[in-house]
Amino acid sequence: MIRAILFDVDGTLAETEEMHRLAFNQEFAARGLDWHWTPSLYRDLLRVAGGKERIAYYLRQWQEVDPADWTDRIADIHAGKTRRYAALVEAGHLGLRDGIRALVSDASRKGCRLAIASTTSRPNIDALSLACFGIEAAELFAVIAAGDEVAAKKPAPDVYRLALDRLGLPASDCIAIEDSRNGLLAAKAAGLRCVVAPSFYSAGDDVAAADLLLPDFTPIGAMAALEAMLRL
Ligand code: XBP
Ligand code: MG
Repeated sequence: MIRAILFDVDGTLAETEEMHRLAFNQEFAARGLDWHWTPSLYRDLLRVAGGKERIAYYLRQWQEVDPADWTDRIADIHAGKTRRYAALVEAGHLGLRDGIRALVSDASRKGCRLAIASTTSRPNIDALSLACFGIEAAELFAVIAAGDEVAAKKPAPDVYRLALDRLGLPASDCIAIEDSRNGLLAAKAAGLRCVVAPSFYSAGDDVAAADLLLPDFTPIGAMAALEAMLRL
């Protein structure tokens, strides 16, 4: 019996990365920065988890600038981007991925606890929950572990370990739901079994280590199906 499901957010609950990319580009333009992240560049930049870390990587790799000299400015740019992203999500253009709503409601009904373990920022999680579930994230998820709460972001296991600590459960009683290689590696390093359905931007990632690999989450839209497919 699965006692808790730990959900990744971006690319898993919803296909959010195009909206993140738009928010980044809007903030860059508003600051007069001639940085424009195209979809193909963003696919490359997504190898780096975390918006602030992504900007730093971009500065070093494409602007040949030492990001250590931009620490405060990166944080300020990222705060502006987060405000823009929340506004885009609140505008209501985001939908949950197939199977997520059914799995969340079936798990809740069966007393399985729900958690978030995401690299993204807490305001983004709150905005998505209200926009897509119509309920505060803190009411729907027993535990929320967000990117800025841990020292190392995915593929490090920190955010999954934090979620498990807050749940007070062993990894063996829980399942992680992910979309990307970074997320899969983080979940496995935390000792969790992990279900993966690649998203638009993570398609092509090496996710062979997944305990269950799916095209989307509809086959596990019910707890019984999830447990059967994981042979639990
Ligand atoms: C995906 C990420 C995040 C988002 C952008 O997180 O790596 O950095 O791309 O969000 P997840 P921030 O673990 O949910 O897949 O700008 O807030 O980092
Ligand atoms: Mg993800």
